Amino acid sequence: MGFRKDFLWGGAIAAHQAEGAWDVDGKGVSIADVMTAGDNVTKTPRRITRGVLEGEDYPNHKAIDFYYHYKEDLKLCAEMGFKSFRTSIAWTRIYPNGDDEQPNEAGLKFYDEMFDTMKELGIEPVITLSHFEMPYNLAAKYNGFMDRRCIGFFERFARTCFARYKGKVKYWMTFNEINNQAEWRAMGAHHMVQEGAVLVNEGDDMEAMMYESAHNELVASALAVKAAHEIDPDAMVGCMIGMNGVYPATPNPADVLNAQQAMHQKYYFVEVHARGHYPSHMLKKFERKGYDFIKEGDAEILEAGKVDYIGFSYYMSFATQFTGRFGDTYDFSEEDYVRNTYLKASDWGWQIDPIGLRWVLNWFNDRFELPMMIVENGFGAYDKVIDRTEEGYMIDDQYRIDYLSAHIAAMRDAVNYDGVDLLGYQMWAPIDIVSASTGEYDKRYGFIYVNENNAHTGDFSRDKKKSFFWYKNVIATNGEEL
Ligand code: BGP
Repeated sequence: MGFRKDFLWGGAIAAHQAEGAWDVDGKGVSIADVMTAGDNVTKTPRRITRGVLEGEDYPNHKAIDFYYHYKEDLKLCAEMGFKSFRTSIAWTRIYPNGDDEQPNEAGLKFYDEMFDTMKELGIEPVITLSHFEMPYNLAAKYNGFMDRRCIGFFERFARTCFARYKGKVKYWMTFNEINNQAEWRAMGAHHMVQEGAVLVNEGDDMEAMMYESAHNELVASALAVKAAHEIDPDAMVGCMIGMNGVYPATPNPADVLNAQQAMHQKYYFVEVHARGHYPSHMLKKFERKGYDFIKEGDAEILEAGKVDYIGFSYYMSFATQFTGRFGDTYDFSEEDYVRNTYLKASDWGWQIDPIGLRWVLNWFNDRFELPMMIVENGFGAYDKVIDRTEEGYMIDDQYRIDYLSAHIAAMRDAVNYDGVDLLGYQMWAPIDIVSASTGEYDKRYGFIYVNENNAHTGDFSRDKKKSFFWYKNVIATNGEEL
């Protein structure tokens, strides 16, 4: 019973949310570099500007300055006993414009040194190739993955990384939360630019663009998996799915069918990644809509580029109620989400559902029988600094401990009772970083506090929260003591 002996306990961040140094050592401008700061209190959303504009607040430009602090930050993670650390490679450090012929050596060297540091600390790197930080040039010049040339640019970037870090990095993932864009009706423009560097203009057919650019990303992902297997037979390449399961709001069969259709729409991506082909319901949808972007040869590529494991993030769950909006198809729309009255929510409205984690682990396992890795799970909250306690912390984040322990208990049940094959757990995020959805510093996830805030009055110093000591014991007992 319990987690495997070599269970990859750890934490996850992404380059753009942590590194800063946005224009240092030859780095190009990324999508994240043109996203402004938002604010949950004033309900100010992030904006995407066309290029870097004077006078705007771009929080990712400095982020938490991890570029210059990563050694001390990783040491703190090692102190907690981390066995793994997930981050991403900023594409713009390696190919500043995305379509460059030659990689930027200074960028490659930076990650060489970071991975060496991890190895010295006994920490296994788990690396995402594209985490919401595609080169801005690819958006401006090609409209991102709407242009099939981006498939080749991504493959080149992936091959460069696999060849360079062979022997240092074993666990890879292709596109972070590739499926968020499936909610194109609610957050379309935001997700499509984050995931595929696709800029949506007034009057565009967003739905058609989403399916087409996502298809090109899926082809690019499959080519990367194939390349990794050729270059390094020891490499394990996973997909990365943003998994927040959708329940029917009631036992009314119409709600049940509607929830199933929601799962189809949001998670067909993993069917393609894991099975190597589209599910029939998606092919029917494409036929119904008259989409013809699947080109000759794509089917063979998808088949040859099946992933080795399923990486996914899990934060919350949703519930949907059928409104009849799309008639017989029972298609789903995010507008049909309803609040789940059985669940509480975070200050950002994210519904807290530990049992849902066991449910999604089973959902994946029933379909794919592949190893899995939970590569994000965490609790964003406003933390309050208090006088330092005798135990040595100055933030009493018991709410974060409660969230994480309930989720770890649920995944332990999925291992013990359901027999799911779980490789590791990287909580999000061991150190406070810039929020991806809102661009805030004040939405904090860390065991390690970073003294910076939305108003930019901090000094970037690091400190330990109560949860730091708690997680250290979780790892030391291999998840026995929560
Ligand atoms: C996921 C992303 C991360 C991350 C996390 C928390 O969607 O992969 O990049 O930030 O969610 O979201 P947020 O930062 O918006 O709170």
